[in-house]
Amino acid sequence: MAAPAAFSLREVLSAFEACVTEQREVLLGPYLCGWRGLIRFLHSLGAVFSFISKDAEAKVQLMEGLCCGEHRERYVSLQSMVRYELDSGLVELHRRSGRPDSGCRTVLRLHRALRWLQLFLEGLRTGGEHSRTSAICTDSYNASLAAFHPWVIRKAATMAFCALPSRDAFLRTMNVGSAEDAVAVLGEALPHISDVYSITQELFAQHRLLDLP
Ligand code: 1PW
Repeated sequence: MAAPAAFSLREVLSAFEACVTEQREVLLGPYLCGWRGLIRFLHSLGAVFSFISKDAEAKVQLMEGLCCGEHRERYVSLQSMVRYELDSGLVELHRRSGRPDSGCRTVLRLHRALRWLQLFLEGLRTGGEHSRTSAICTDSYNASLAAFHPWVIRKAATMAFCALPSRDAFLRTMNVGSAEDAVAVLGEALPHISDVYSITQELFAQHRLLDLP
């Protein structure tokens, strides 16, 4: 059996680039493809990252189910999803009551994690040759996603970050060539990721969906 193709940051780049339409809508298909790429990347970082990738994977899977389910035409973009789920009363605004998780609350978790990714990659891109990946990762986590996690997850996450390789080795696991090449690709990729992040943030803020339980 052929080994699965190695992760390349380029796929993730082109997926997030393909997300935003001319009308500034965020397409779920490429958004989830980008996440699939990130999850493969997390797998390549080893077993300590599996609890992180498991949660992201479960959320991506739930979204993929909605995107090919009965109401798939409503899940083309984040905008159409928000409209549909709010109009149909599918979003639990105050408390979870055992109903299936909505697309909105699930995307919100991925969206918060995307902010972490954005800060982390930006830290890697601008960090010096000898900067520590684990420190960059911890700082970006503390400045973003950590605020939404209970103590025990924060602890486990920060412990996993200690297992990250050096910046150079890390840049090489991105599979886009030398460390300098990887930095250049990050420079191209990050504006697209931050575009997706800010459009989503604005959409969720506008509909008061930023605190969904
Ligand atoms: C090295 C770069 C990594 C960037 C990839 C980001 C993946 C983010 C996944 C973090 C998951 C941490 C463990 C799970 C926590 C969940 O409790 C939490 N999920 C997220 C994505 O924050 C909240 O989900 P829940 O419990 O409300 O369903």
